[in-house]
Amino acid sequence: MSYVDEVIESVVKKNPSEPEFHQAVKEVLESLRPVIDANEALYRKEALLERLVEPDRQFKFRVPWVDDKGQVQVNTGYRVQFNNSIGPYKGGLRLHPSVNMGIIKFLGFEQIFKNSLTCLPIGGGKGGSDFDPKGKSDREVMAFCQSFMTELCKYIGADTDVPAGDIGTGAREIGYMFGQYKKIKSIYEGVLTGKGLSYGGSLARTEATGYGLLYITQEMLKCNGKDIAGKTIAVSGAGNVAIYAIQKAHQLGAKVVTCSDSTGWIYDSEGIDVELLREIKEVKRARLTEYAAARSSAEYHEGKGVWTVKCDIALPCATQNELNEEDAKTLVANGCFAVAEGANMPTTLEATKYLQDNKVLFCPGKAANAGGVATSALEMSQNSERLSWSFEEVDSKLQNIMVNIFHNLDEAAKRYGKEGDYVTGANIAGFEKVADAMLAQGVC
Ligand code: NDP
Ligand code: 2IT
Repeated sequence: MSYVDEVIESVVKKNPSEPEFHQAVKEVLESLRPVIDANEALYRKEALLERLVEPDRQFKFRVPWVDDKGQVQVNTGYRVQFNNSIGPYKGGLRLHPSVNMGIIKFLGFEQIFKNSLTCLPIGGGKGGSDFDPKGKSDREVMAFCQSFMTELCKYIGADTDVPAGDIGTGAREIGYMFGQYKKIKSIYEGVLTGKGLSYGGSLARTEATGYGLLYITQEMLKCNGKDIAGKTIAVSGAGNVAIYAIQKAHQLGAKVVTCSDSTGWIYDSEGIDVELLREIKEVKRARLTEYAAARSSAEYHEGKGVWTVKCDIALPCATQNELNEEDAKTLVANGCFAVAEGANMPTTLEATKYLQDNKVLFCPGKAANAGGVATSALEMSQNSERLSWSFEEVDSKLQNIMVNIFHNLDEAAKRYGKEGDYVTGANIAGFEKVADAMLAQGVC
């Protein structure tokens, strides 16, 4: 059996109830085959893949808090410190009822390669909780965040592990967590990114993932003789990534006609009104039914359906496995020629294969959504030098980073005879630096 197959088999055996983690490991290791085969004896001897798929450490802890009725609630908190060969652990905190160790491990594993692709010195980590911020009062969210940080603060630090936002964790949650960290540790340091602008946050971090997604999509199209202006785009999600992806797509002259949340989706023939969407989602924290009620060109549909709309480009920006093989078939049948993943692993393995087999330009999440964590790393730099840069400065660095990521993965794919296979290119380009650093640092 090949080394890659052996390691995949042992990951499935050792982590039986973690299907998302299996999926992420399979996707990465399968596409690394040419690199691993070329160095199999060395990598086997060094147990490089076994070390890569086993987190440095993982924490699971109780998070008790008191709700507005005086009732004590108990959630589970997680932090996985996956790999710090190229820098301190870095990755977001997901707050969603679906969160479990397998989901945090898949996200942490992806983060290793994503962070490497940014060419900035950050390792891979991820955390979160099964707490659901939806429908909770600000006081309840604060109580949860304070309790969560009371435990998490033992394991993190500006040079150790630097968490940030993800699903369910935005500026409000980061603020409460930062306050609690500072109170317990008596240190004012950049231990979290995505902070508010008044206390060490970076301009353009809020926009960075969505903007970065469009910058890399634009570059991918340009390098394939296509232009983003005038194209129709389907976006899923209506959160941080989706909102700023829609905003940048419109600035680049495209028209985004859809968005979605966990209960339904919108088709707006006139193009999504981003200011209205921001008001509904960021300020009121309300449902998308309010969007349809406020805009005559919009239709609201219950359930799933964004990928049934005719579009040139699809940008999944909600959650994992939200675009399956059936969706991929519908997109191709409707003439969609490019998919770029704003979310982490939104496309199933079968759907990715179908899209690639049908010559759809496909940019995987670890490259396409790396603008968020890259800008987090820029926030860390600004905190370290105790300065803050202008929006234009950060945005221009973000653009360069995204264009550079695209060329790195394009080049890596070509080097291994896989031209146009950006999944393989991203995995190889992300892996090479991490593998080199791990080998240089000895058995640890
Ligand atoms: P938000 O919480 O801001 O928004 C998530 C959006 O997706 C919401 O509209 C939510 O609907 C919808 N959604 C979430 N879970 C589900 C689900 N299980 N089924 C259907 N819809 C769902 O999160 P972000 O925008 O920050 O994150 C979106 C994706 O992007 C995630 O995969 C995240 O890991 C990834 N990502 C985020 C980065 C960041 O900087 N924030 C960076 C890189 C990747 P509802 O409003 O109903 O909750
Ligand atoms: O998935 C991701 O890259 C994020 N949620 C952002 C992580 C970060 O540290 O900014």
